[in-house]
Amino acid sequence: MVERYISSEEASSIIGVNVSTIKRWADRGKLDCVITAGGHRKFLMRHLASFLKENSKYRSRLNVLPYESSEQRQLNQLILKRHLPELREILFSKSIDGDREICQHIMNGLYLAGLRLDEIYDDILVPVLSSIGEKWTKGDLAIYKEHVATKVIQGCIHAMYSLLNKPKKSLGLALCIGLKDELHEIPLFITEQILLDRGFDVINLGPNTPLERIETLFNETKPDRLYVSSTVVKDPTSAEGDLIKLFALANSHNTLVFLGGRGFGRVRLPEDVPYAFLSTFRELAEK
Ligand code: B12
Repeated sequence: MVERYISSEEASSIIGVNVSTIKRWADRGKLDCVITAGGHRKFLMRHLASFLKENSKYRSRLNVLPYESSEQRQLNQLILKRHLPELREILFSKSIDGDREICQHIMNGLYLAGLRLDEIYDDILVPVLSSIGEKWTKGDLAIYKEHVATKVIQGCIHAMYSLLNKPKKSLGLALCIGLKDELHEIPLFITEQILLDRGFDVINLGPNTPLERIETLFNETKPDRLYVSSTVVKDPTSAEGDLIKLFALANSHNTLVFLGGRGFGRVRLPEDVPYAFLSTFRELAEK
């Protein structure tokens, strides 16, 4: 992931204070920065996110869209005031238009404005993807448009990694995995981000993971937690076999198991095995 450097001028316009204030904060360590080889202070999005978390009074002046048009100003206000229904509609239509920049501003902006990751995903992104899927199923949205929108949204999700400040103290290691033949990977990226934000180290194996030699990974990493996501199950028998294997490994390594996704409605889970089913990302953020 390539992180973009933000100049003192840009940081001043985003936070809504003078450039000299930004430089003073950076020199005093109130606002983290990196110093370039040429001696300039440069910031990363996560430095600004962390500063705003600690100094929430500056959130009211936030200018997440450094543009001057009235449309941009209006959008900035919607973000600051967290007008979620309007923002959902804008994200929906702009993602179909392929406008990644605006979509990313909305998601980054909401995070900088203080909405938690799980709230952004449960209240904005999941409903938008669901509307896109629904429109496509009904034949109201061409498949190529559905792909454009999904790609834009995936890009925005990836960009959220650069806002995260992982806590210094680790809560342990979590493995995230999608079963064989699964292609839906968005829930796994979201799960990874929320766990990183909470302070877990994460290995995200992604979807469509064959389980041959998975015991080596368990033996070598001794994970504290296992998160399995399932959206579509192509072959329930194969999925059930994989789950039996995962539960047995988790049991022998004292790994807590968490399941999430509508695909679990189609499989029979092994009996008498301990696990927690998570229906929302809020639950993931809490448990
Ligand atoms: C994007 C997408 C795709 C993309 C995936 C791209 C990618 N790289 O991920 C592509 C094009 C590959 C795809 C393919 C298919 N898809 Co699709 N897809 C979607 C779409 C539009 C969004 C899915 C998504 O990521 N949503 C975001 C996630 C976070 O939300 P969610 O899935 O609703 O998950 C919620 C919970 O289940 C939970 N959750 C899920 N997993 C986890 C994990 C944890 C740990 C936690 C805490 C929570 C959690 O969190 C969310 C909170 O509400 C949905 C539409 C929709 N309604 O969602 C269809 C949808 C999921 N797809 C569907 C189908 C049928 C398919 C295909 C079979 C289509 C086909 N005929 O080929 C294939 C199957 C491919 C496969 N083998 O997996 C159906 C599933 C129907 C069902 N099972 O009930 C849906 C619902 C569309 C529909 N209305 O028919 N798809």
